[in-house]
Amino acid sequence: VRNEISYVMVKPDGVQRGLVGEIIGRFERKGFKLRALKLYSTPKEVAEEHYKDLSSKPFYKDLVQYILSGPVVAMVWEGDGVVASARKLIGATNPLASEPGTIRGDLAIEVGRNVIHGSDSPDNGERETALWFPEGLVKWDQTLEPWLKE
Ligand code: YYY
Ligand code: MG
Repeated sequence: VRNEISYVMVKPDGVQRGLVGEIIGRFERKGFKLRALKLYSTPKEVAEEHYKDLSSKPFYKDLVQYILSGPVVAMVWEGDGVVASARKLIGATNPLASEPGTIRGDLAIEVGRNVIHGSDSPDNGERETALWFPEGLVKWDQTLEPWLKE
């Protein structure tokens, strides 16, 4: 399994609902390595670029408006297979179809208020990280690593 980074974001509803600690805690407890984290008032151009692949969808305008409706918590997590694993922790796009135990399955009801984003491929993990963190990532040694990885 390859080392990767995933761009993960608590959306404005998650911030407003006080779910930031709950959500970050799930990634922390899993053992992934945090490489960047900020509370962020998203510029319109960043939101539009982030979702540009969906720009032809009927929900695109509402989606961008939702993402701009308040601050987000932007983060980057690193680890072997982190992209697919984060998607599993997050659950299906439609929270009513998300398994219990996943973030969306436990904490959300509607697709338009599904509290969290996670990159859908390693390439998009890189692309989204560059978009949201042009300032770069934090380099640090995770001293717990020998207890997480053989
Ligand atoms: O990656 P993920 O967030 O699970 O779903 P995407 O298909 O990339 O869609 C991004 C975002 O768009 C989704 O989290 C909610 C919103 N959306 C929507 O409002 N209505 C849909 N039918 C599909 C997606
Ligand atoms: Mg997506």
